[in-house]
Amino acid sequence: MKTTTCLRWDGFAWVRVWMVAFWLGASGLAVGVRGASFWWNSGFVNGGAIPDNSATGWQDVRSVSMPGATSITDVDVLIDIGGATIFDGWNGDIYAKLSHSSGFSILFNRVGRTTSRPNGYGQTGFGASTSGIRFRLDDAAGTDVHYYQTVSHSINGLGQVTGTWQPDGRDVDPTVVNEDSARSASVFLAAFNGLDPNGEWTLFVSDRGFANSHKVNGWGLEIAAVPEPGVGAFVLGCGLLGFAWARHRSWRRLPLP
Ligand SMILES: [Ca+2]
Ligand SMILES: [Ca+2]
Repeated sequence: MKTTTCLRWDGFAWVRVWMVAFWLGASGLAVGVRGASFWWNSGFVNGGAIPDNSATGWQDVRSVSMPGATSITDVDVLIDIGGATIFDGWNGDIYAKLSHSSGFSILFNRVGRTTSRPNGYGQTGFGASTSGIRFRLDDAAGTDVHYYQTVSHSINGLGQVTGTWQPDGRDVDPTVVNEDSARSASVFLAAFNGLDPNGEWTLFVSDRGFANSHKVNGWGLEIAAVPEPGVGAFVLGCGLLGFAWARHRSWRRLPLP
């Protein structure tokens, strides 16, 4: 018998290699992506009351801490704005902007306002569904909140619009916004992608129409973020090392015939 050996790569070995690589990849993703939810409903200036018909507006600044996360991949906004008293609000009055670091997003810019309908839509805020699901702004939603009345929408028992909608995204003066105002992707919530989520986030809300007043009952953020690139590279490196290890283990030393 010859003593020389050769290396053979069998089909079962491939299965094992890919199982290990998949497991490592999934583990890397689990380690790399972090998610955090925040909801604030107390400690507001003036109890959350938004001055009627005033550009001065109202704002709330909150500090976010996501240890180990340094680069945002997605942000959704949760919000509850109601009438200052029940059924007192008028959504077409509301202008709202979220700011953080170098980014900002226009959440509402006087929904429904057009040249022929200068007061916009008349519902009394944005809030949770009757089953308690919070009102959400999400770039991935199906419809622009600015024209919610043109599609199927639900109103809760307080007269608030419910559901999940794309942010308004019209970065124009709220005193002139109308049907000709274009949306800008640069002021969608993706404006925060790539920024460090840690630090202060500011919600600004103003009421730009005479009569009918609002207050902010609560607001929050859902943030997904990843660690700094160096950590991601480390995770990838571990994956590649695991792949190499599995491949090495799967070689068979077989005697030549
Ligand atoms: Ca989103
Ligand atoms: Ca008003």
